[in-house]
Amino acid sequence: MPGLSDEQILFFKEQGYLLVEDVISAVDFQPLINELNETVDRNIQEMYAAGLLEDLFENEPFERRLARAVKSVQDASSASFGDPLFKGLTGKLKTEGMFAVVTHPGILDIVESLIGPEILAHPQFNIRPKLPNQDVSVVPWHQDLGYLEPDATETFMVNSWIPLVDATVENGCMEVIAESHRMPLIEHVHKLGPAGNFKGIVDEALPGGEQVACPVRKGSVLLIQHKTIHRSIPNLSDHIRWSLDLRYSDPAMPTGRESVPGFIACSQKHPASVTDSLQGWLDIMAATETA
Ligand SMILES: O=C(O)CCC(=O)C(=O)O
Repeated sequence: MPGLSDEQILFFKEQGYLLVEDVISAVDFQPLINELNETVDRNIQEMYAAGLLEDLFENEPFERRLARAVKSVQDASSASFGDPLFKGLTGKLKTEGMFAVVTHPGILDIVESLIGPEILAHPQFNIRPKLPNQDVSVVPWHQDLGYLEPDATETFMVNSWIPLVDATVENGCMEVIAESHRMPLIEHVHKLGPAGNFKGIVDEALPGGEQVACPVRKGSVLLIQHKTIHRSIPNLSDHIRWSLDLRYSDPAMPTGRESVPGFIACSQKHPASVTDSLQGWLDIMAATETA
């Protein structure tokens, strides 16, 4: 994979976002999707064994099974990520399948085109199963920097937003405000979004740029920067919009999350510093937890 063309780099630097088509093959996603399917199955089996579910929904595919199970016990709009059916399916998942995507050569080539060959896999990342009509998964307008310490203001960060199913306007894709990466950090206020569970920017404080809906096919990647204003819209479809948001930055620059380590995903200067296995990533995390 050659990374980005000069034209793509220019677009990203001028607009603050970029869609890159066909970066990750279905085969490369499969270990992660298999793990997620296993976890969904385990959660459903546990609830079923406890008499809390009346069906195992075994014939439902990846993009529907969790949603069907949740809907059978509660109104999806009020489903919380703390509910037992979501165990191991949200947030900072560290598994072989996740490590394979975070360190995917196609992604790292893209990031290298933008920040060079010294690349930190940033500590702030997420996996998100966004269920149909689920309030807590509708993310209001924000800048990623609004969620980081201000020491990361000057750090050039690449956020790779990666759907595991085709992301569409109907199932709640991302929207960005073009050129908003040139704005300073705008005040983020608490309790925004339909469930009041996110920090974000109130409508009155938004800059006037073009609001661009960003459908992304599975395998493609949407890139944004840490000051690009973005949100994700409601999922009005009948299936789950699974996605990852991963960030990368220069290891020499502050991450804005110093209490949690990232790991070196690529280095020409210090090749021995590269974390090349899930175990290496887990060891870094364990060393911080016991420090
Ligand atoms: O995936 C989403 O719904 C929101 C993602 C997001 O806001 C982000 O990557 O910062």
